Amino acid sequence: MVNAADKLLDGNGAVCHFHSKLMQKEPQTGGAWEWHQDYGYWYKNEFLFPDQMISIMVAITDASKANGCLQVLPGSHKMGRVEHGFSGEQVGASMRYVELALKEMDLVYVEINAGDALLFHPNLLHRSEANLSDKPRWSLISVYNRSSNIPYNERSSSSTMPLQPVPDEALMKWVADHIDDGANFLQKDNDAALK
Ligand SMILES: O=C(O)CCC(=O)C(=O)O
Repeated sequence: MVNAADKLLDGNGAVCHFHSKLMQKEPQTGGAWEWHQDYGYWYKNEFLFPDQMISIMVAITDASKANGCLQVLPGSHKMGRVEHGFSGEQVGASMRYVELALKEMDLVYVEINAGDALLFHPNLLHRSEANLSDKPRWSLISVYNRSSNIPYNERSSSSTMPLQPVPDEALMKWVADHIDDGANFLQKDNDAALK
């Protein structure tokens, strides 16, 4: 994933890991996401160069229309950043621009199998429906950034700390000494929790 990011990202800095999140859309309950661009959020962290950022979504379960797979507008990243504002409890893209984009671009349902990955630009417009099926939809989304793209309004330093890739086999061999009972996985800079 790091090598793929390195090929696709603009610029020359080292590839760094901004954050990862595990998306768990449980059967009948997993919620919908409004149309948005990820850079609609990350712009607020004051990253200046969206072309130096990329998201990689790995499907952990099969993703289909029925279980609320991602929907994207391919090519919409070329529109640049669209204005974002509150849409209920979420931050969403201006619907005026989404409607115009829908006139020009095809909406694609990202129906993929477990193990497949989707690599996408932070200005790609995307959304998803709730999971109303009886199957879960889980995915892991990791975001990579070049060390040269400094977020001027971000507490965590991970997005500019060069990664040291290990061979794929390392993933299966790695064993945690322990996971701290007090670990708060929602808190950033919690590296000490996992040893
Ligand atoms: O995977 C999904 O259903 C939506 C996730 C998403 O849009 C995001 O994390 O930005």
